[in-house]
Amino acid sequence: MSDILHALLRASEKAACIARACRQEETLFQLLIEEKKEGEKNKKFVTDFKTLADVLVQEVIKHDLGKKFPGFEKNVRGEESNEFTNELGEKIIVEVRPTEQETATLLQKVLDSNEAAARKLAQAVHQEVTFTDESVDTVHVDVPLSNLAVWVDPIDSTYQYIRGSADVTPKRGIYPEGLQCVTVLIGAYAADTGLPIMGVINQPFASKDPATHKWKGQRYWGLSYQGTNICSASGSRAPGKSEHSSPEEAGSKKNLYGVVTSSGEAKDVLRSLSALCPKNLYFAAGAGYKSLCVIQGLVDFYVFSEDTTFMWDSCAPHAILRSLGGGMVDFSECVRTVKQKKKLLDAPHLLYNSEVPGATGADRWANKGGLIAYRSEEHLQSFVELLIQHLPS
Ligand code: 2IP
Ligand code: CA
Repeated sequence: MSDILHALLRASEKAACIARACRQEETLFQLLIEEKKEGEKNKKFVTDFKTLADVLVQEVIKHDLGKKFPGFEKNVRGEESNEFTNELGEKIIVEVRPTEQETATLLQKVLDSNEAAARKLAQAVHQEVTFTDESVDTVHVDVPLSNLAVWVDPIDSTYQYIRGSADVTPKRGIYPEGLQCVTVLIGAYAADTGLPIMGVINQPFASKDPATHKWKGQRYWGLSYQGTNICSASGSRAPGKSEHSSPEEAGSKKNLYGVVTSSGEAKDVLRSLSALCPKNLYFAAGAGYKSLCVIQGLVDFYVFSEDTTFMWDSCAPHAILRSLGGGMVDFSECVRTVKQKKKLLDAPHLLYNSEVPGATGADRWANKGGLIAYRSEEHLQSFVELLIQHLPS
């Protein structure tokens, strides 16, 4: 079992190395940042590079998992399609080829003959990534591969990745934006039940070495299967009572919980959240990063009522949260249940094995009813009870 978890971690590490290489290797970095300039004659080409980085990372994850477990790559799905069209209108299937040279030749076609960039990218794709994580080696659980499928988000928070802000100041440990909000998300779920089992979040730009100016990454993982729950982040701060609520506030139930949300949250929900946690409401970019803030215990909940997150955004963090005794539930379902004065005993967990009925394109995989990510079931119930008091009926 530690084999699969190890393979997911290794794939995420390779992905993080490629993400860092695209920002730190001069030839690649130029292609990334070019997009910022207006009116460039090669605008389409550089926009394509950003997508190429995303697609390539996804293909590497698929390839590396398939190499370790032949056939398993068919069960790995992600946000991106690997069919690519270059400047000349040629359709190219981006994939990892058997050798570095062959991959470079293929990439050169997509990169319109930019040989130096193609070579650098191919090098990152074929490099051996090594790391040690002794805690993973202690995991001994048997999950049949035949019932396992994977959602991948190769680079979550692409916008922050391209913008590349490196000097954002966090608020109580939470980065509202910047490279820290970029994550690689790999989540494995049970194909029959749709429940997440194993998740890896890799944060490629977790901290910057002040001496070398090189970025250092951070990995988080969790496993929840048949009563076994193990997590790399189990030592993080316990959620619950906010550090910031005074005794009077505790009486009024204000600021009892810390919440992170998106700046794109619906106005009425934002109003309710602001009323409920005026001092403890945070905004941050990235669905993966916001979930990580819950996992780390920096906040108690990540709330988002809109339908613009997808299964690849939530599967990995959801698995980690389950391993901590929490989870991710459907926002609308929670509100409806609690409004009917019912308990969230059997919380409406997000599931990963079926399409949204009637939807097309990426919307088939949307978290349609929004989401609430939490670490404590007990607090989830009381939080939703408080929230509905502030929501318009
Ligand atoms: C995005 C990304 C965004 C998020 C959106 C995701 O994924 O995580 O940041 O929006 O929901 O789908 P927000 O930051 O407002 O929560 P990607 O970057 O992979 O498109
Ligand atoms: Ca995403």
